Amino acid sequence: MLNELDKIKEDIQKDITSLSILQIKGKYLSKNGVLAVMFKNIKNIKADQKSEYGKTLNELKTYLEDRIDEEQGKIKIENSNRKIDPTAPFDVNTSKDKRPHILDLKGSSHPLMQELEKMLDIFQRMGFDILESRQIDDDFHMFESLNFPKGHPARDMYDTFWTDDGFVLPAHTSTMQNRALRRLGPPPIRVVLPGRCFRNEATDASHEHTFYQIEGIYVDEGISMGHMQATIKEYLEQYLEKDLEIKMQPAYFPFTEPDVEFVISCPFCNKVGCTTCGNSGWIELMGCGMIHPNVLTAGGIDPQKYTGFAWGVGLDRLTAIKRGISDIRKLRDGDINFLRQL
Ligand code: FA5
Repeated sequence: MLNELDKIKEDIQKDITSLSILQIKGKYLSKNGVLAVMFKNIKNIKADQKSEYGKTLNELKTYLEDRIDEEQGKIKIENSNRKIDPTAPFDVNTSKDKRPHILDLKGSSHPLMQELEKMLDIFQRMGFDILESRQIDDDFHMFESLNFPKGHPARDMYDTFWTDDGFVLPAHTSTMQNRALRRLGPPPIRVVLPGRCFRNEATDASHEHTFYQIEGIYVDEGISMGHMQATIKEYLEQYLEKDLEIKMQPAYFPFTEPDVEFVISCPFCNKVGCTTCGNSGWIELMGCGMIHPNVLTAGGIDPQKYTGFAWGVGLDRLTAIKRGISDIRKLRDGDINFLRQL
């Protein structure tokens, strides 16, 4: 026990130069600090050693308090000599003992960006290029180039925000299809296009007014729905780290034909039914389909020679599934306490 007190003294000597006074007080003098634990220990010390143990422990406490006084004195002198520079970052003007711990100041990447990076890494390994989508676009890329002529009723499915001078905040990353076909053609074209999307939504746990999608496009000779199914399944299995069963349900998008909703078996309950899949055992994850010949033509690709598929998956919903988040709006609240838990 007495050896242990020697060891504590050595630790104090090291800590006094590396930790702040607040941290030293917390570590050694707080209610459950190192010294409090040693004081509680007195009852377990053999009767003949008790008085020496108690004496050494009290000396240790006095030693620590003296060192703290000394350090505080030094800081006072330092502070009184210090000139404040109002233009300097706050940590330069803050006295050493009051500076937040470096870990409290360190930034970190947002969970959505962490998940996006994992997904892009999977696609890159599969041979896809990456292009980011635009956050403001025009009617041609939002609708015309995607086979929604003026007055097409399906335009209403993508209710979003417009500027007074006719620009649009894209409701989906499909706005990039025409650019990708033109910029990366002639085929083969393999590209994923992540980006921010906006919709005029009454928000709820799975609908936000601002969210991310990842568009994907693959165009070459002889590309079929089979290639689409295998590519998307492989990506989801790698990302969710599970073997999945898949289903394709009918859907409707003017820019694909045929168009489907890609559905996976729930990776959490293996189709038994749970809160993540709404007790159905299946999760609808994304829209996809074979790129419509009119879209290929608008992108300068000959639909007689080439075929291709495209998909658009929601990053927020997939992140929520992977990380067990019940409401996607939490991802955009900026609540630091919530984000720190992820
Ligand atoms: C589309 O946006 C199509 N552009 C997808 C597509 C691309 C189909 C290429 C065919 C070919 P949809 O509106 O279903 O489809 O949205 C796709 C995904 O975006 C949804 O499955 C969902 O994960 C996500 N999403 C859509 N609206 C929201 C929203 N308000 N909040 C969060 N995620 C959303």
